[in-house]
Amino acid sequence: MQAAALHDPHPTRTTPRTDPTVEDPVTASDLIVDPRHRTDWATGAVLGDGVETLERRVADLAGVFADGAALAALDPELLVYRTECVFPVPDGTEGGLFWGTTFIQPGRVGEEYFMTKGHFHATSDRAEIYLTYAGTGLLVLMSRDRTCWAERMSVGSTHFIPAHTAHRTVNVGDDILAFGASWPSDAGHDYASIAADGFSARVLRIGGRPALVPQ
Ligand code: PAN
Ligand code: ZN
Repeated sequence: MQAAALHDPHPTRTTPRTDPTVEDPVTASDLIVDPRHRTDWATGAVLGDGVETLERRVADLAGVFADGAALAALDPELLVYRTECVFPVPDGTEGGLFWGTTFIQPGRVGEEYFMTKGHFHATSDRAEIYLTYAGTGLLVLMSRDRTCWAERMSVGSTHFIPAHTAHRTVNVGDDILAFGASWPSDAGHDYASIAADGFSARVLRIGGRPALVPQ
């Protein structure tokens, strides 16, 4: 028993060892433990120890959308998107990973669909993975030379965001767009470059359909 305790990979565990929703098919053992987190594949919800949530409401998004008057006409408290993330190591740790889910509400500001602020990684050569759980969207990508393109997001779509590439997600559907992300814990987020120069294209509703429109 002493040896097993020494090998417990999660000595600070605060959740019960046994998840009542999962039948235990393996022999009881102190060396085999439950995961610290679970993701609900239908919704993208992240469950478990120390999940941190962050909300972005209309009031937090001044300057993000093209139509400032349309943004000002919305309730400042209206939720645009939120995240549920796990940070298992301190921010800035080399060799670690963070992950979490982003949920973007359906909606528009004028003719521009609800979307994230978007960023380059502050450590610019760090890449990222996205995986869509629910809804439909566009992942807008922009290289350092300001070339912009987009990938369609739908359930199961899996996206590699290369290093040195700004990324923003746009909900073009009528339901919540939920996608998982995992990125290096020393990536950081450079929002200032996007606040200053924006993306070189925006996703607008044209003829009832989303289009990536160069600005
Ligand atoms: C994602 C994003 C998340 C919210 O986890 O941080 O979708 O978008 P903004 O950070 O642009 O507001 C990610 O890309 N992390 O690196
Ligand atoms: Zn990122």
